Amino acid sequence: MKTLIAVGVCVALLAVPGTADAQGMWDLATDFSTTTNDDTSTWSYRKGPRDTHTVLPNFGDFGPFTPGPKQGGWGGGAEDWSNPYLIWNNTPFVQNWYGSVPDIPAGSVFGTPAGDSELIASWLSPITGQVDISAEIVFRQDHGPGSNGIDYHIDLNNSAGNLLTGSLGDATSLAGTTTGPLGVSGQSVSAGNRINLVMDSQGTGAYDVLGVALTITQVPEPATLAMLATLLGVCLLGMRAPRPL
Ligand SMILES: [Ca+2]
Ligand SMILES: [Ca+2]
Repeated sequence: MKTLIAVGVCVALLAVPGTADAQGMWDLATDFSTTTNDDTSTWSYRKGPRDTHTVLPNFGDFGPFTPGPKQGGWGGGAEDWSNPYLIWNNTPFVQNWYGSVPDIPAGSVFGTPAGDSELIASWLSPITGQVDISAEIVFRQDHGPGSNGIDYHIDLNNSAGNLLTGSLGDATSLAGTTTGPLGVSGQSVSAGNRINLVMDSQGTGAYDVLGVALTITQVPEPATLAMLATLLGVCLLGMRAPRPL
């Protein structure tokens, strides 16, 4: 009987990590939605002003891409350049976006803030607990004269909850200019809080072609870790127990 219990516990243990992974990680690119962008969706794609941002209203196709075809994104509408936009390269290959160098990695997300409005990737927390936030912003445009730069922020809900801030680029910034990995560890969130990655054009969005990565990972609670450790102990003891005669 002990062995049977141990086997049951071990099977349950094997199932737990997969479940935790599925529930505890959110990625802007992997989760990118071509159909849903509203005030209740876990991910939403938005435009500023920073503290009163609203969802980008329309999904449409943008180009040019080589080899193509056109790729879908959220913005003012298909190839509307007056609003910020955020596009997903939903193909298994690198695409070229203007210039001559293929620059939009397979499965990645990129976008541009407008001259008078910010581009915002927003995560609406479905959990209460702690999360690790990782992000990176990189210029993709490969021909000049180049971007005058951007400002960026990671906010909890709004600018009063600014967690991280910085600037990227100068008067000639082109492909490869990157923030490098940006991170916030162990951030407490409540269900309904927002983590916002805000990108501001510094007055003009020209050449602000920004690869955007953002991943939120739930930090396992100590109680969960203690329970798993206990179960693992029971599992190992059960495996070592002598078989009944
Ligand atoms: Ca290019
Ligand atoms: Ca700019």
